[in-house]
Amino acid sequence: MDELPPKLLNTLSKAADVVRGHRFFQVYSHYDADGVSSAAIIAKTLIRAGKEFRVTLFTTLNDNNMKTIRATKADCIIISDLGASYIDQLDEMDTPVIVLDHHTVISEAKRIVYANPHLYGIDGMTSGCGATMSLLFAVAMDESNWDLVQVAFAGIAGDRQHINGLSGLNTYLFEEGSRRGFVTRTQGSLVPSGNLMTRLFLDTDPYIRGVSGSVEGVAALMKEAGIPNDKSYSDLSEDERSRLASLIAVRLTEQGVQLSSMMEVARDRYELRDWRMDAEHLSNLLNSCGRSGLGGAGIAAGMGDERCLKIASDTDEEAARGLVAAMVELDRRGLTQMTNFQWFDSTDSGYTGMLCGIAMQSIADPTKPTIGMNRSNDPVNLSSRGMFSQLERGIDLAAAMREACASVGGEGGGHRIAAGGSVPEDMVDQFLRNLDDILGRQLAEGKKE
Ligand SMILES: [Mn+2]
Repeated sequence: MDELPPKLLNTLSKAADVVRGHRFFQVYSHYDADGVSSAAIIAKTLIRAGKEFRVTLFTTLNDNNMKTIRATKADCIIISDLGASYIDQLDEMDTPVIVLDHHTVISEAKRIVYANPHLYGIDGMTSGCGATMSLLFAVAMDESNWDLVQVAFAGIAGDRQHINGLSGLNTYLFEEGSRRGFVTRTQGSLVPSGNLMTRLFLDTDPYIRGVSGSVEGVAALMKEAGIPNDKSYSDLSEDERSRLASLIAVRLTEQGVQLSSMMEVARDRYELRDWRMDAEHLSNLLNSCGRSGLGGAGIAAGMGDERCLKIASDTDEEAARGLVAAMVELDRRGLTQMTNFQWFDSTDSGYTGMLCGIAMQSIADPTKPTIGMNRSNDPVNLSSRGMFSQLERGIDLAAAMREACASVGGEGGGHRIAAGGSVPEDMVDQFLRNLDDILGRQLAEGKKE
């Protein structure tokens, strides 16, 4: 993309005008990596413009949070990575409102300033996220804000919009950002970036059996590759890098990991000049803060505060330790096989949704969806993950989870490839049987087509 759509440019300059005309701002954003990146970009932009503000993160935008927004005491409200589902209600408020979102458009704004890729025929799921829109607003305020494109890439990585290559507005950000030297694209690898001993131990994308979560396993792999223990990815010679990558590929293949999953792991990396780390790493740091209730530290970290970056890094490492330990335990216990799916219980560890995704990619039978279950509350919480090859055979987890949960008095839904739900504790066995039937039916119908 060489040029931004005129309608978007028009909205952005309107947003900049509104901001210039006010003094005190309330910023609302989402608590995930994209939301925290968006908030950090907007906060930095407001500071540079000499404005005052307060930031609040929401886990989601619902009727209750909408009440909070309505009661806001500020000259102007900025909402990032949220808002698309409440445009009509925001339109009715008296306070000036700017929404920078990328979720599905339900209605167009009549009064408020509303930027969303979908409004210009650009897919907000793949080609522009909350941080993308926030960065475009920042540079509409002042061209000198282009350095914040580095933080925007943490948001892009957080929403996984870089996985299959950049597109749409994100391409525009990359071209402008790399031309100015802020972002560099490097070829991906199965070898993690950063300190190898640490990252091989902590990373679960991919989960390498016998290596991830095992100090001895990591040391043995490094020894086999003939690489000293204290090396980082950036220290490796071409030779060392490919030796280590090959050894990892062999392990993953033995473990049954699909080539498509390995290609996804070896996706392009986006190095952030002033951060001395890649976009995914910064994304993980901000995400961990947001999800641990340390949103303030996350936003400050995204604004470059060294002390908060340290807090973010410690928080992220602690979360990664918990996750990899839970994954090692799940791998030891194994998954329970049904005819048309496989499942596990992660009541003890939590991390159900994340374990479900990792298990599907790394240790599960790739031909069947994976279901994770957390029974610590009634109703029981459920996660499900599939693979693209399953969708091609007729699997639709959004529909299957909706129907199977509803069949026992619960509720479920989501995306075709990843869905969630909840069911009453005493109906779990019935749910599992019903889900097996429903998936079987989807596969039979898929075969006919
Ligand atoms: Mn987002």
